[in-house]
Amino acid sequence: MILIGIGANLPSPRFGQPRGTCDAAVEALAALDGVRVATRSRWFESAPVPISDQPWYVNGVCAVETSLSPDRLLAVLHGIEEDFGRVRTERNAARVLDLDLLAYDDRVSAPGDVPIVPHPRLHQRAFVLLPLRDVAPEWTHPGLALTLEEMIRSLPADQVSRPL
Ligand code: PH2
Ligand code: MG
Ligand code: MG
Repeated sequence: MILIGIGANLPSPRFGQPRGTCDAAVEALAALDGVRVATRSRWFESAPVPISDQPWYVNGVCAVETSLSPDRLLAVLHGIEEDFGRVRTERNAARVLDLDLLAYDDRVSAPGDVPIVPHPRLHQRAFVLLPLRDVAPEWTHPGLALTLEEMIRSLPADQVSRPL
């Protein structure tokens, strides 16, 4: 299972509100050579993590099938972000579009590998785990050997993420 996290919390001149951008991002993924979108979650509205006065995010997760290696896939995801007008400033800054490689089959990166899979903070984020439950309820974290339900139960109570 190859999993991609989608997020947006700034409007885009081309796609309007974040939800429209997220829909367009799924279409852009599906249009890539060597990538097939197998499933996608509902969209969730999610309070920014860490809590801040940024706009709330629209978040979702999709499962893809691909012949691309993890680093090629990540490069292509960054290309879509750029094409959608993302400007990188500081970490956790509000953004027009964020595409994260969350997991690549059962691979677990060795120290220093790029990209890091599973995504290093995935297990602590409601805005990833709750959409992921739509896509792959039986998913188990290959590095931590935790089920999705176990990770969801351990989430801090202040992370609000609910289906739109
Ligand atoms: N992405 C971040 C930081 N914080 N919070 C929410 N709710 N959704 C995100 O996608 C998100 C975030 C860094 O990538
Ligand atoms: Mg991210
Ligand atoms: Mg990212």
